[in-house]
Amino acid sequence: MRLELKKFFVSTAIDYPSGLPHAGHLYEKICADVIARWHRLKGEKVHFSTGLDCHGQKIAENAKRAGLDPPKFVASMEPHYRQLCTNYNISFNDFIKTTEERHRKVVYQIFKKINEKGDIYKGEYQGLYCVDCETYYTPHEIEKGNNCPVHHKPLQTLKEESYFFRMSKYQTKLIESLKKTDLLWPVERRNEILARLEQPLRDLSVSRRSLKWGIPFPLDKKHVFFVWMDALVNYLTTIDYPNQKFKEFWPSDAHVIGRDIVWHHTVIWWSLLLSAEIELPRVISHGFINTDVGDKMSKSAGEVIDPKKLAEQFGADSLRYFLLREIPFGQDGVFSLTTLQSRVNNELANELGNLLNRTIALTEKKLGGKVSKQKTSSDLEKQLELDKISQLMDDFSFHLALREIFGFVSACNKYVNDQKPWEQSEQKATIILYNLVDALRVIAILLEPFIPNTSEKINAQIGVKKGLLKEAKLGLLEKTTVKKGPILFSKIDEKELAKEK
Ligand code: ME8
Repeated sequence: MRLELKKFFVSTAIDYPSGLPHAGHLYEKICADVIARWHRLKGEKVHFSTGLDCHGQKIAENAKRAGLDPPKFVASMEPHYRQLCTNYNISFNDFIKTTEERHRKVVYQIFKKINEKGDIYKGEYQGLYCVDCETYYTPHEIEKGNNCPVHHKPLQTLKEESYFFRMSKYQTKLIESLKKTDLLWPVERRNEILARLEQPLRDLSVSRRSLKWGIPFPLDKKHVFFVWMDALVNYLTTIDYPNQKFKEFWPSDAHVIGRDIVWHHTVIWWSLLLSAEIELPRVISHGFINTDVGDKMSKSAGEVIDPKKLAEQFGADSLRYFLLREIPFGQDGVFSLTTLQSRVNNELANELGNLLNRTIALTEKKLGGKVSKQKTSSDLEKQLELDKISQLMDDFSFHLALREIFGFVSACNKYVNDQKPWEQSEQKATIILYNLVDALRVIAILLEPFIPNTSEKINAQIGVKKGLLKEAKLGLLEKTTVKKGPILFSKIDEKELAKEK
């Protein structure tokens, strides 16, 4: 009998390549990557998708400003988004672009189902539109002075012939789905959407006549698809709807998205799926990375932190660690270089780097670099709370899982200080150093989803292969030879920090 592996499908939003990637894009990719890597560590079969949302008015306008036609403009942006993934070790399986032919085909298949259901009709649309959000707002949603509630910029009044999707038909079903299941995480977001659904739901305009840059609308060649209707379908394209991979991976286990687009991923996406009779996916919302003024930091909001420069200056793992340890997943957080410095210096360099350095140096000095199986220290065993870490990871409490793992790193440092292997006989030092190398092996496994480069470097220095979660138990190391390598993290000094400020 063939044993089926458990599957896990995680995706990020697909970014608008309207400018260079910013720290918000980076944050989302890192969070989704941790989830993907965690499930691979558990031995599951993972599909992880990310990519670009290439159509719509915003891209068309930015292309015009850059003096390029939209395909050339998008092509000029794509390498930056791919490089972001490479720079930060984002382990995606598929990088999807909505301009691909495979995507157009799936959009048409889904639209055909919705149309055959009788859920599409022709009408006229008039409303207040934000190009940056690519979204219409109702009068009670907008800010004073006809401004967008996200970008605080004046909204445009658009009036045009349009095809509509009968979204209103699904209001009751949407409310039921939100109330009955845990399809939307965290619960605060669910309450916000439920509150908005207390107002009557309007039908959705799904085509644009005024725009050329989009997927042609099958019922009327003068129209293109509304960018959100096209973009949301990417989650089906990436798993080759309606074929084998779709059957294997759908429904998605985690559409990881920011809180500004929860409405689009629940109300719009779910009602389209209800109409097409496709099972609903789970949506996981992270918060915003804010600047000091408390706004969403994005290209359109005008505030940019350059993730490329940050990786070059501080290293990808320092950034990954800082963002994941500092900001409770699901909540907003502030990007601060001073906090980055303090976490890198105190936790990564002083605690983790130091533990590896002293363990390797002592093992080389006292034992010629070789350790073999000894009795496991019950002191250390008591400090390693694996079930708790697993639970925290499954609950998306990444910052607490890291706190727990680093609690164990500190416990190992205390063990070295207390046991003083440098003062002990060879026999006693053998036991102590075996326990420390074995503990580092477990630490490297647990840290892999968060700081994969570092985990690999630890493995190389302690002479073991990359492990799985089931091997993250003390006492499983048989024997190994350690070898000193470069230090894991250099401390960030004030001069270096000043360059960025
Ligand atoms: O919304 N902090 O694209 P996008 C955290 N194309 N996350 C942030 C952020 C910030 N300051 N700014 C943006 C789109 N994000 C659509 C998605 S999906 C079918 C279509 C997040 O480039 C944002 O919440 O504006 C979203 O999840 C992602 O970055 C892409 O934003």
